[in-house]
Amino acid sequence: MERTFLAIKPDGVQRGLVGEIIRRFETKGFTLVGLKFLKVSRELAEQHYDVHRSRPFFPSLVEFITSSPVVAMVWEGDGVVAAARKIIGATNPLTAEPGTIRGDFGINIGRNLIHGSDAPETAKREVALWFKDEELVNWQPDITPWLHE
Ligand code: D4T
Repeated sequence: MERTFLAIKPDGVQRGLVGEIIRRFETKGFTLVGLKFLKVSRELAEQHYDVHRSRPFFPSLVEFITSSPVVAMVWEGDGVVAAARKIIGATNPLTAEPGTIRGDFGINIGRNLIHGSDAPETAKREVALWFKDEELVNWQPDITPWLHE
């Protein structure tokens, strides 16, 4: 079953949007298999954003993600990686579609509320970076037959 890594960034936590953001993935029908609340270390932040290391905004990304706690999550379901990206919306909240998390709650690219893995391969890397195997729960909700044919 496909899994994706999502993180509610410091702005989402500080603005009290944790419940609202989790609700969107829950009510869609995806399954939560990992959840933790943590202050991100500089080392983890630099590894997470490694692909952006040479970009001019890299230092501010690391600064921001380590500035205040985040909610790290793993969600499961068929097609969850791409579907979560749609629920999250475009990188820049100002131009993200209304109805998406970023489109509904943000106005600035440096405060875009939530991270979501951009491809299944990236998801595998990010899940392994943020979670130990024993921190992930293998389970199937009892409502599964009401979500899938
Ligand atoms: P994340 O990785 O946070 O889910 O965002 P996206 O996948 O939608 O976008 P991204 O990887 O291109 O950017 C990572 C992160 O950097 C911030 N950013 C991005 C920024 O501050 N200035 C910029 O010009 C860009 C392109 C926002 C998200």
